[in-house]
Amino acid sequence: MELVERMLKGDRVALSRLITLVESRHPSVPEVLKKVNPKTGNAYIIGVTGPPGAGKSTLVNELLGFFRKKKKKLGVIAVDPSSPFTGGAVLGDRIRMQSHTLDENIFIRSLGSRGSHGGLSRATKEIIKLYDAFGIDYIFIETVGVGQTELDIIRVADTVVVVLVPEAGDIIQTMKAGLTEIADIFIINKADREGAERLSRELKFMISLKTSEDNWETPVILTSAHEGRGIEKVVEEIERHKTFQTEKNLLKEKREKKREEEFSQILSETIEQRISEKLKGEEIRRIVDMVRKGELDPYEGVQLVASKLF
Ligand SMILES: Nc1nc2c(ncn2[C@@H]2O[C@H](COP(=O)(O)OP(=O)(O)O)[C@@H](O)[C@H]2O)c(=O)[nH]1
Ligand SMILES: [Mg+2]
Repeated sequence: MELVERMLKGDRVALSRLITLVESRHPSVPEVLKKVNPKTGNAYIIGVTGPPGAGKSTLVNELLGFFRKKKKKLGVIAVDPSSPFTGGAVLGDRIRMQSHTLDENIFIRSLGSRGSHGGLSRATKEIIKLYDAFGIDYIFIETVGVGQTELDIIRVADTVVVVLVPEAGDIIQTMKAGLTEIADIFIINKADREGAERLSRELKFMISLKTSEDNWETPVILTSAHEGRGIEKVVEEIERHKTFQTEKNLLKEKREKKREEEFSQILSETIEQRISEKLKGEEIRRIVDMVRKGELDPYEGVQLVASKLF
């Protein structure tokens, strides 16, 4: 477990190797995470989501510049399930963020669709742990907001930033995709284009109808990320949301809930794994065969299997 120790001492190469282990689902991962876990809990996680091409990567890139001025350690996880490898669009992101890759206080990693969808959100959560233990203060997760997987990923964030563009029809799509439910901060990027003000009014109206549990009123910010316009305001609102949650004890609650969810997930995965290991056994195989041939009712079959497992 030399790698973990090296990573905890600030070795970037060790961190990189550990991430690769997590991505490839190496058998040592549970042991690694066990060691890493006590060192976590300090990072603040910012999720950035929205339709493809909205300017999420450009925005994150700009945010990195601002947060670096605060002398913070930063991490980025760019999740793009539509990219078959860690190439494609995600590669473009890496090139765009290149100015930051030379900064030793910024760590950028891209995740493609390798593995199952569930695997993607799991890998993201595990990489967050590694970043956190490494001492990263702010972690940005960029993900395309189109499906359930992405919503799952973004749920781990402390602040969710939803990026939209002025094009008509967006608001309905946004609502359909469930993005309005999860937004802590709305950004209308490409505000240099027509329709930004109108969308802003529509969003503000929609927000005014929503009754939020915690009394946080979701701000709507206009940006032109490619020109760096409006970014300062985004930084301000992220900090304001962080303070708001800290003061109201909401972050603590979120962390507790996260730990519970994590526990249930690990527990059910472990149980599933143990069962499937046992199911490979001869005896169980025979029962499955009987069910296949219709000689045994599936309910009776399950009862029989259960009685052998527990
Ligand atoms: N006109 C305009 N283009 C932008 C703005 N922000 C980003 N872009 C461009 O939009 C394209 C997609 O941006 P990208 O950050 O890759 O979007 P992502 O898919 O959401 O990550 C790129 O060509 C950017 O240069 C903006 O504020 N205005
Ligand atoms: Mg992108």
